[in-house]
Amino acid sequence: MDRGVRLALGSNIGDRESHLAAARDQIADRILNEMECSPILETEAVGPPQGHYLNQVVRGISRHLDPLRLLEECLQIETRLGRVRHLKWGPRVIDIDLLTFGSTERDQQPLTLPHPRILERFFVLAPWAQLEPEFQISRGGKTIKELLGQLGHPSPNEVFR
Ligand code: PH2
Ligand code: MG
Ligand code: MG
Repeated sequence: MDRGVRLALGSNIGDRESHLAAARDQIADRILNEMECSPILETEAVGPPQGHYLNQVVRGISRHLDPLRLLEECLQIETRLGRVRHLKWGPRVIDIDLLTFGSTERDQQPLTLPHPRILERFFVLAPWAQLEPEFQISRGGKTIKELLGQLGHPSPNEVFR
């Protein structure tokens, strides 16, 4: 079984870089072996008006957790880092989203795989394309670089660093 996992991280409250760093540490401790990280990009928020996000994508191998246990671990890390859920798509200390788990496909609560909104999200595809531009979410499908290209050219202020 392919146990390669991709996660998207986001933060737009407080010390955003520290929140991402703390999340990466806990992900490396509890979830992923051989973790590799994209650069961190600053992106304009999608959703209600709120501060810019720092976004990053990480990949690694989940040797022991199945997708649902892995999702639970992500939610626990979010809670430990102080996430409180208010508004849908509202500001957050940390968000950890499971993008893909090997070739697993499922469409059932509480987890849809691959993540259903990857294709429309610049803030996921842009960092991901820097980590592994040639990766294909499904075999024979478009690469991350192509999917990003399909979104059109981002306006210049979408990436701040
Ligand atoms: N996450 C959201 C909603 N909007 N916008 C940006 N730029 N980055 C995010 O990570 C993000 C968002 C819900 O998870
Ligand atoms: Mg999210
Ligand atoms: Mg989330």
